[in-house]
Amino acid sequence: MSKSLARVKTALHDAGLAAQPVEMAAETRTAEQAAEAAGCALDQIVKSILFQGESGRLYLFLTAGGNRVDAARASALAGEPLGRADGQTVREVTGFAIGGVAPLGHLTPLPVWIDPRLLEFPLVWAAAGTPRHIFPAAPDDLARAAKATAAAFTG
Ligand code: 5CA
Repeated sequence: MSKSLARVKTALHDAGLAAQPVEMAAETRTAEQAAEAAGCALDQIVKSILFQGESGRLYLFLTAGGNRVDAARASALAGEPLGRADGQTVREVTGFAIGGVAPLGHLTPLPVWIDPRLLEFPLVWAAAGTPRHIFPAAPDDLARAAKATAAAFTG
């Protein structure tokens, strides 16, 4: 099993979530692919989007599949100007490669916000550390496990 997948499983277990990552028959690198594989609405997919501040700090925005992070709103939440984090930085800080970044189980803890749109569904799906594994969770449970604060940051 990949180390990334194992780390997500451990983080889910440690947070008291019964959710199990599922290996999909097709790739789930993008929200569209994940929605297709899970057979759910695009907005039921949790995108784990990393932004980086001028300070170098990283911030995680758990975003509904069909929404986009608004940089100005995200910066206001973080308290410093933010830009998109590059793939290498994402990998160093989270331990996950783009396309499989999970909402929890990161190498380095970081501030996390969650898009209220995700909270409208009974169940959402998130990446589990690989471009082929996703896991289902009640969004409230996921928010608690990821230590995420609900806030409006999309535009
Ligand atoms: N496994 C899927 C569904 S959960 C997934 O990880 N989707 S995602 O949206 O969270 O991850 C893909 C996202 O990574 C893209 O939406 C994009 O925001 C970001 N991304 C893609 N390429 C890069 C890159 N080169 N640098 C930084 N971010 C990137």
